[in-house]
Amino acid sequence: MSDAVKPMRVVVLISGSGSNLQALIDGVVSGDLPIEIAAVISNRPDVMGLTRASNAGIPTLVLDHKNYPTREAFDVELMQTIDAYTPGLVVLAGFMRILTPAFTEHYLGRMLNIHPSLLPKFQGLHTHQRAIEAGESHHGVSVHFVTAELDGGPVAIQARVPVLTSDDATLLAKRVQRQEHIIYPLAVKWFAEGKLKMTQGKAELDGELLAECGYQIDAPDA
Ligand code: NHR
Ligand code: GAR
Repeated sequence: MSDAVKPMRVVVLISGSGSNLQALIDGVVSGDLPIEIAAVISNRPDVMGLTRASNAGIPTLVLDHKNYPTREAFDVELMQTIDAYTPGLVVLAGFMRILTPAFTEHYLGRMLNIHPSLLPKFQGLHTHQRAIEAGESHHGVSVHFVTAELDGGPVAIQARVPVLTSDDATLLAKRVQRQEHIIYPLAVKWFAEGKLKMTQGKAELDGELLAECGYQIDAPDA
């Protein structure tokens, strides 16, 4: 009998281009990331992320939210679909549908999201434009545990980048996304290794509670 530990099964939810999914796939392929991506599920048909998954030999499913009468009905189906893959972790990677409290409760402590801001600043959408308009000197990205409160769950890791006077939302988003593709695989790796946990509503790394902003990475990267 082999005594190799089985990699943690992960289901990834996407809505679009899937560049964060690609960073996870690349981590698995290079051997850095001890997970098995069991399935990729999109709420939108025909998105690039589905092609990325298929190219990597990962099973894909589309659950189009437009085919469900309510958010609750969509979430019930999504939950059943995910659970058929028995994941240890659910990863939201550019997933754009707000999830119901029943859904977030079911995966509490085993679902992560990547949000393009330095939470608790700029929850919700259009974060890059809002950071520029607010005159912020820095912006960034957070990986957090998902709770019922939108973008309000405990932060695991945050990477910070400068905002330049020459920035527009597109340029700033690109700078932030380079950090996304570093910190999301890292957070998923820590979770799969049992280093990162959610306990009593807080994120914990190596047995120590993290501060509100999580583990901080300062990326000069101008
Ligand atoms: N659900 C819960 N309950 N909690 C969170 O923290 C969640 C969540 C669902 C998604 C990702 C989030 C982000 O990183 C996320 C976190 C979509 C919207 C949104 O307004 C807001 C935040 C996030 C994702 N969605 C619109 C809706 O009506 C649809 C927008 C669209 O389709 O383009 O669901 O920012
Ligand atoms: C990422 O920048 C992610 O932070 C953001 O969408 C992009 C998805 O890119 N997420 C949200 O805005 C969530 N509301 P990807 O599909 O290429 O990973």
